[in-house]
Amino acid sequence: MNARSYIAIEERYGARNYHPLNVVLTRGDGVWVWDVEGKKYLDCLAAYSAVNQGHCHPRLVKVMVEQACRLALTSRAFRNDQLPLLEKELCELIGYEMMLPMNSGAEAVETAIKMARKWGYTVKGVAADQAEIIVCEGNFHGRTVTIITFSSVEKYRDGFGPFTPGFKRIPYGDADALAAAITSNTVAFLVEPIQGEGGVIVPPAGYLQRVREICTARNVLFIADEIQSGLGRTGKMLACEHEGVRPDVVILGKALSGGMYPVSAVLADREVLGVFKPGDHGSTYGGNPLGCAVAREALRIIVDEKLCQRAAELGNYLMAEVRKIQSPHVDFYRGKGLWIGIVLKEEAGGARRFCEALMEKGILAKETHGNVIRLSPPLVITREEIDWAVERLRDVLTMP
Ligand code: IF1
Repeated sequence: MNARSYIAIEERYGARNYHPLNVVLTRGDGVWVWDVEGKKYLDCLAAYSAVNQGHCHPRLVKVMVEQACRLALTSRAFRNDQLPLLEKELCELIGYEMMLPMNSGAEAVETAIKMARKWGYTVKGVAADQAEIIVCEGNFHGRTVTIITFSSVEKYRDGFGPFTPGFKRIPYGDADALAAAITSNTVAFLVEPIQGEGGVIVPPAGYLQRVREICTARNVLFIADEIQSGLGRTGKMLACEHEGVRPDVVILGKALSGGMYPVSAVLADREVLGVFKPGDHGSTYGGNPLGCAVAREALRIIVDEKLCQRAAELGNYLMAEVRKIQSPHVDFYRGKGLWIGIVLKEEAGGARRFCEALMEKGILAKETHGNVIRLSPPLVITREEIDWAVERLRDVLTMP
């Protein structure tokens, strides 16, 4: 079957909640993916950072297959022999006392919200049903009704009300706005250390440090959504490490399983995550042995292959190389590690046509916010592959 036939089937039977590039992929290996007609592409999206370890990493495939043959799902009604080991290894690696496993990123964000509210009532002493959580303009934390409640993108909310009370939005990168927004009912500040969907927005230097100080001083939980920024993407295990801050709560997902399987987690110390009691919260698949075995290996790959260091070094290299491109369309570049936003000028006519041109040349990238081309290749990319990509980027960014 050719690409057009697959697309026709999807148009007929699939819900229309996406507008993907018209490439039908069938195989992946490292940074490369192939479409059904055999054309090869360098994947510069890496499933929004879920595939930091590269497509079909042989170690992940091996663990996935072995664990699938042994035991895949028990539910949390029984214990399994993979979850305890993931709990220990993840907590030790990231530096928290406890973790709670879920599946998707949105579920982990929901988990953190429930935890923060319960902490507010049982530890901080907020009156029943009065808890407030502060979030940022331009945030992206997922698609559940509660999470879209506080989205600033009208499209994500339109038609999906009624919404969940208890959220307040402030400008991103503005620590004074946080200090001003906190009340005695505030239980948490939920923030992306770098905004992904917002267009790879790096906040001003010192922002996360001030957030840390303010949250500590006002007894508010600092919750970092590191679902996209964490696990090596920015050149550190957590993006918060760039400012040397330790959030009270870290949310991970995406690359936690290296793209093999949905695995997410909330990490915090006992005083916070300990608020959950049996029956409070859960998930059929959360903490299943297949996901846990895959996540354990995905984490070991990040460490063994020094993916944080690679992202830092190769990210600097990629940024330096793209900055050399004399493009009439580019306004400026921003980002950290192997996560770069190419911000186009108003007159450029939007990022989509550039992504389509890149696709023609064998590079898959996705526009965000209309005028930003986002580059986030798997962290296993080599310098030679970056050179290959930059050559094509130059062609596309200098086209009329
Ligand atoms: C889609 C965006 C990226 C996330 C952060 C939580 C979640 C995400 C910081 C939820 C998910 C995804 C979802 C995906 C597109 C994508 C995205 F453009 F929409 F914003 F990456 F930039 N926190 N981000 O980035 O995780 O429930 O999806 O596992 O199509 O919605 P999830």
